[in-house]
Amino acid sequence: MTLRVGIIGAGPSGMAQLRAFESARRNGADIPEITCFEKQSDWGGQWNSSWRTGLDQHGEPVHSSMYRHLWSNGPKECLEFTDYSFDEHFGRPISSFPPREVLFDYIKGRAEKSDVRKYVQFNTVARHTSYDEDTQEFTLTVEDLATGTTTDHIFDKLVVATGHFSTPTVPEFKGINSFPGEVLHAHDFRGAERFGGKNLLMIGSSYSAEDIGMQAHKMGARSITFSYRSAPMGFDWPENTVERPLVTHFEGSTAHFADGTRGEFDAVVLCTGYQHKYPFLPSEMSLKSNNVLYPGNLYKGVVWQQNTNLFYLGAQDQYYTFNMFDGQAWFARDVMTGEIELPSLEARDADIQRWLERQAALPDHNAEADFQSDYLRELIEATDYPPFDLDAVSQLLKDWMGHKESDILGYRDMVHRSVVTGTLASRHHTRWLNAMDDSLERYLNGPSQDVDTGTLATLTGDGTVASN
Ligand code: FAD
Ligand code: NA7
Repeated sequence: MTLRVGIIGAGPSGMAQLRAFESARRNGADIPEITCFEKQSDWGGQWNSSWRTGLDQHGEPVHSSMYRHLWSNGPKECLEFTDYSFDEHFGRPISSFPPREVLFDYIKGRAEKSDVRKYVQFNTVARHTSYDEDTQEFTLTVEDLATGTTTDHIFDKLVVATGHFSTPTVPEFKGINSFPGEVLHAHDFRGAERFGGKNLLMIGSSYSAEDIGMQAHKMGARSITFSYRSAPMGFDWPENTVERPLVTHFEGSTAHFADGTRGEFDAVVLCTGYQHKYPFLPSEMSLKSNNVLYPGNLYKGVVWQQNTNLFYLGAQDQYYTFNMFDGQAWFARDVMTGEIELPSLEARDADIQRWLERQAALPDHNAEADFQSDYLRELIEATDYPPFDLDAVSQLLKDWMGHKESDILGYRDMVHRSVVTGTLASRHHTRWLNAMDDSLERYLNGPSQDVDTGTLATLTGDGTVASN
């Protein structure tokens, strides 16, 4: 009987899984019967963002945490598909840090070229899963959000690709209930225009805090204060930006910090991260993890230890994104079809432990980048995913982090070289700090001459930095 594969979620990870099977089919393989369920009306996951917050038109939690004026926070050269380059999609070099709509266009381009949309049932949410040990079959109950009709589907293999940056972690702070200004989580942030002239408090010290804080700066916030739990980010911030240890309590619009300082604020943005949440899975199949590079209980970061018919994609914290999801999807595909034979439970456990021990000893961000490069290397080496120079990408990630250290407002103006095509990115026509239109149209069809290069530094082809 043909293998039946269910995929939950058609974000970049679910799309990678579809593409992995399609790639095998084009190489002459018989592929399983595939059904992908996506609760939104389009694919793209986080990249398919909207103005909505809270609940969507069907009363479902809004998935995407992305917002207006979101520009890639890492170089696009670190996430490029090896089987579908940026050059192929755009037909010319583009900059290294494109806005959301441009990257969304890119991932859609590959999926459309692969003709895999036919496998996806949109507006369909996964509600409940059970597993029969005897028949080794999953029963997945899904709901058609347009009609409210539920149906059961039987699968031999189930892929969870629902992402883990959607359900916010919302801690309590004494007195915050009486804070008179706006309080929101980053998940509900849609744009910083309204923070112009305001004093803004951001709680958290990771990607969301940094990006929303600097976007608020760009949109004219009067001051930005970051409040950290573990450690300050330590960037060379603009002069209206400070970092303080964690808020101890609020009194009206005053926030008190652990170092005894305090400040008056107009708005608070909780950039306190996200929870892994799988309400459609029973607890014994549900991943419990913080946002880490190697969640436990997943062999090669993908295969559920207690049930090797269950797969998770994209469950890691991410230096790599789209190309790592590819590596995972290709690996999961080959495990499903038997192309890759799984070792014993004990051997898999030992492998997981090896990664967890290495993770526990990671000294810094550079080592984290190497860690994820090595992880991805193992996946790619086990499959026929077109290989690429992971050491070069690791170096690129380190260069990127170095650029952030030296210029937090300017790192997105740097250009990097593709390890897939060798193409050096073009400089964008407008510096990030001055780019107030993040549309695809403006990005691609803005002035052809550089209008705003200033003292922009450029990473030259051999990796050195030059000013012009
Ligand atoms: P998601 O993109 O989250 O997609 C999951 C999909 O599953 C969604 O379409 C969702 O609707 C669907 N789904 C969820 N639950 C169900 C259900 N029960 N039934 C059916 N469908 C369901 N990465 C970068 O490379 N560069 C960036 O600049 C970048 N910026 C980011 C900024 C923000 C604010 C966030 C939150 C993330 C950012 N990321 C960035 C990381 C981003 O998460 C990944 O690029 C990528 O979107 C992860 O893909 P995914 O498919 O694993 O998950
Ligand atoms: P992250 O990277 O998971 O970071 C979460 C941050 O929130 C981190 O600094 C945490 O501090 C902080 N945090 C978590 N809980 C608390 C509490 N209770 N109090 C104070 N601070 C807390 O999430 P992001 O949203 O920044 O990024 C997620 C993705 O979105 C990422 O891929 C980006 O590309 C965009 P800690 O350092 O753990 O002490």
